[in-house]
Amino acid sequence: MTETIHPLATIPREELLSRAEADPLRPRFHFVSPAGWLNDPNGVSQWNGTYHLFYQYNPEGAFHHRIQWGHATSTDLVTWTDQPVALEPSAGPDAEGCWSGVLVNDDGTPTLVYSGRFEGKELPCVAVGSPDLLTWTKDPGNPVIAAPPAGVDITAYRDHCVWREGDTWRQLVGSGIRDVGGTAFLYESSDLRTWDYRGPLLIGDAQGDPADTDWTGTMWECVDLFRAGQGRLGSAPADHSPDVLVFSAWDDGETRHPLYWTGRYAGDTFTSEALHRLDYGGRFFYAPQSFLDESGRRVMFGWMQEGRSDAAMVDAGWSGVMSLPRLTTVANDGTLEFAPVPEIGKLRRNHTSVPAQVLVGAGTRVTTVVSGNQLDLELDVQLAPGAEIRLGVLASADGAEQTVIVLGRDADGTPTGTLRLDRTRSSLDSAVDVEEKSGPLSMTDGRVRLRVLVDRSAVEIFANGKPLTARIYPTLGGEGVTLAATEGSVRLLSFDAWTMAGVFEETRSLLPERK
Ligand code: DQQ
Repeated sequence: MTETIHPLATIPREELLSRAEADPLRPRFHFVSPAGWLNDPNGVSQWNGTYHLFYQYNPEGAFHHRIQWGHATSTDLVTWTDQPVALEPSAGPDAEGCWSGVLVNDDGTPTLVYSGRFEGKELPCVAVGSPDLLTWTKDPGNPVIAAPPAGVDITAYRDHCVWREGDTWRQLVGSGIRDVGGTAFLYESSDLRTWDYRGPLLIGDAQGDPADTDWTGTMWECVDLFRAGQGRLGSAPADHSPDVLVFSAWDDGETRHPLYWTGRYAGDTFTSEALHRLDYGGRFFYAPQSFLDESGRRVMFGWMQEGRSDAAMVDAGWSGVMSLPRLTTVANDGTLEFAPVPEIGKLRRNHTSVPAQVLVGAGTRVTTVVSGNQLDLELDVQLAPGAEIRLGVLASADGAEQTVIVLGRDADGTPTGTLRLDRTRSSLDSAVDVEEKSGPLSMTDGRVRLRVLVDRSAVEIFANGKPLTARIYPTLGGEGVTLAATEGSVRLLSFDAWTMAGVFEETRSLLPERK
């Protein structure tokens, strides 16, 4: 097969690592690929105690092309060891890319189900792993499903969610029915190789307003179905634990945002109750995938894609950040709640705190001694009706740049308000995405527990368990943290801050060797 050079492959391969390492915007405690391109988390799992994170990877440069499965392992979900590439395109049904998929345990045999890309389309493929999950052999029968369902006019067809019910495997493949909506096609198998089509599990509505933050798109990427809380998928629910269908709304090449339905999966259908936004940052937490770890926790990773131009990514030598692993639980109102796994606390250094105090009136500023570009901030605040508080991070000394997290409570006295990320002054670089991100918050008695993790260009915010993820590109190297009440009365009950240690000490390799 003749390899053509991709037009974006302008940076010599041997320069990618040094460029990536030298970039002050490259996160230090989030997982990033050694250099080149990273997108979706794949095959996230824990196997014999070891956590595995596979990811969509292009070591040729910071652009999406001829995608392979990068691989890293961890014993604590905090520090990661690079492992050899797990899947690479080869002549046949994945010649143009090994796209997203999952890892399942087939009676002790690690097995990947992924989308092989060939002639511009994707089809389901399978590969089996060695006991250490480091060597993968593609199934000679690939693709294991020869074509999308006959007679349906689809927009696209790829990505997998695979689980077992008794002796039967079930699989969802993300798709969309043209002029109707996104969907997930359901299949059944006894051996992961021969699949019977059962029908669409649920169909969305593409007719809504594409500008809406909960528009369900024309295709569903990276579907992830699970029982949140107690019980196994397909079993009779013992309590109110909802079934959850996560998908990433896609439209004609545009990655829109992750959403989830809560409802009940039974038989061959999912009866939806409500649709929710998974992350108020929209496309900055895309293509999430979750797994149950050996202690029974549901842990989710998402792809924090870039907000800078294709050319800027290529020049930087790297693109894409993996979110911190998120503990995924069910709130009292039946929606999902998220928090970074507690293990992340191991990276905390240099604890400082700001005294509890009451802030009244516009512009009351708090003096913080906190600063840095790798930070973990934890605040507990109580907002009176109509009150607003602004937490600034990565603020330059001259005030020209800062990224502001705004918490506001509705004036009507209800326990509701808004979380907002104001990026309008995040960067003097006019080419980067600075669109405002926001979403509603419930706040009993005006109380908000806020956690903000800043890792250079990566920001993850959790307010009463609701996440808002984004990327920012400051140019001035500011490290200031500011806090001010801008409206009404705010009680600052606690404010703790830590700087965060990095997780990659050694020089990494683009194509890691077996460790
Ligand atoms: N990325 C993968 C696809 C998936 C998309 C390709 C989502 O399998 O649909 O890299 O970001």
